[in-house]
Amino acid sequence: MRIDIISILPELLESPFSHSMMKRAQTKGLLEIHLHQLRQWAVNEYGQVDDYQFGGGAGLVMMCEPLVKGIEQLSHDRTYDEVIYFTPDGKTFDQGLANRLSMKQNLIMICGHYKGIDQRVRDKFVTMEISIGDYVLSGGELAAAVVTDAIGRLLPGVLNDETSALFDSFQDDMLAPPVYTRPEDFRGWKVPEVLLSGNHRLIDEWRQEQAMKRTQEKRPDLLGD
Ligand code: 6GU
Repeated sequence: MRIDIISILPELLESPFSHSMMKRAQTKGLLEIHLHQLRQWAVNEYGQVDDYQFGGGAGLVMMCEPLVKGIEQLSHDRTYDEVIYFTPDGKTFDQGLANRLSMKQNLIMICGHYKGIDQRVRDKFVTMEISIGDYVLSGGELAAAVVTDAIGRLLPGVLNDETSALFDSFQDDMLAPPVYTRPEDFRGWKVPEVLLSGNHRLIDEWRQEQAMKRTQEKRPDLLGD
């Protein structure tokens, strides 16, 4: 998979993609991330990419030309499955959407700032608008990092057996069960006996029960009716 991210702050995205799983995905050649500084397509020598909004009101709007030049330049070399724009008024990101996006080949991600981007870019080029939750961020970069991480770890070959995504919270609308590691007894607080039993049928049953109990307690909305 290839992801092209257009941003006025690409530096902000360097670290999130340089460690752990995202680094592994790229080293293994399973994920290519290309960061693009929007200002390379600025409308003048001052690097201008935003302007005041028509109709008045506080706040700058990101202009059509730099974004459209960027999208068109990238699209010249390959076909993109989606042009994603991160915005608080987009569809709320969830595991189902992560699963679907992980099956795409090429994605463009546009990170907005200020009051957002000119509506005409949304109308003519953007194919998917994503929010990562009901709160406002100062820009789309952190959303791009969240979505890229959630997608990247699902690419076949990124996770190994131990880290398999199959048992993640949310993968089947259930939270993951509690986990324990050594020692068996820490300050008198003991690990549940069943986990030490070696009986895998019982252990599986216990984990299912605990997952259900945890979901009922913490996120009953996931269980529906
Ligand atoms: Cl995708 N962008 C911004 N600016 N704020 C957000 C968001 C995105 N998702 C939630 N809040």
